[in-house]
Amino acid sequence: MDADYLPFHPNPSNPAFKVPLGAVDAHCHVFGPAQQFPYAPERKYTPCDAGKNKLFALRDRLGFARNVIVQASCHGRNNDALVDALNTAGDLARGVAVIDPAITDEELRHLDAAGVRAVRFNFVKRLVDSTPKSVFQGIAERIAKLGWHIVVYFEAPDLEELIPFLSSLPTTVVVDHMGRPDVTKGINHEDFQRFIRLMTEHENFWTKVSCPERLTVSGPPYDDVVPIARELVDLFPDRVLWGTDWPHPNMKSHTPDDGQLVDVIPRIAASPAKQQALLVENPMRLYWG
Ligand code: 0GY
Repeated sequence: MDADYLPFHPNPSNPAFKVPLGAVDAHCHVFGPAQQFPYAPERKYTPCDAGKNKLFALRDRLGFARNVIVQASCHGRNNDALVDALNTAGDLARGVAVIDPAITDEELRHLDAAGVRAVRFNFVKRLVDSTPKSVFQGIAERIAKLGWHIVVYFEAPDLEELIPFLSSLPTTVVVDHMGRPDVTKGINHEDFQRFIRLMTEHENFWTKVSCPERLTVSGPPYDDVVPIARELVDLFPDRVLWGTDWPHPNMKSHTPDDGQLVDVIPRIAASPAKQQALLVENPMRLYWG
């Protein structure tokens, strides 16, 4: 692993908040182990191994029933570690893959049979080399036929340029980590309002109200991120998802405690009905429906 890489928390606290029965952690990853599933040569970071058994142990410890496992950039377009985790989990996990445009129909069917239900388009420059939008368009048309959707990861300053492309996508589009707002600018800033308009004008857009640990300036317990996430849950209660983002790659400021992250949930989804939608109904509809 990289010399400055912060490994995941070895012993997260038990959250005070009890997630509802059937709750889904809708954004998490598996990394390696590298000996079995080597990291991609084109990767921008080398993480600490964080394999499927550790992920499933965390799921059980925090009280979640299911996972949506998202292919991370350190594994490039080789989804073997993801598929292996999905095969082990059976119906308890679904996957989001990153695919090569040259993928065959047979390989797509193989991913679908393993439980993949979406592809991820990553626009974050520190994580990936850029992919032409025409390539993403081609992938979008192919995966739409399988009934899959698209997960996009970008940072707030890039949203304006991306809007025409994102709006043209033919499937449900899930935006990772609330479009990575600068939380110091607050809810009323044009950048966050632009994201709200995108969600308002396009009913096929969803977002993950996740990653306070990445967006925070003040640090745990993430008071500065709560109002932003709560606004999205209040405005779009049936189009929001939540995930731990375990094992939290590329953290620099602190090692997140997953129990503490779970305790953010009742602060952003204040009623049992909103918690049920965020953690059970929405992810079940999108990934198991
Ligand atoms: C996340 C966030 C990050 C990394 C990746 O694919 C990835 O490597 O998604 C990040 O560094 O912000 O969702 O895990």
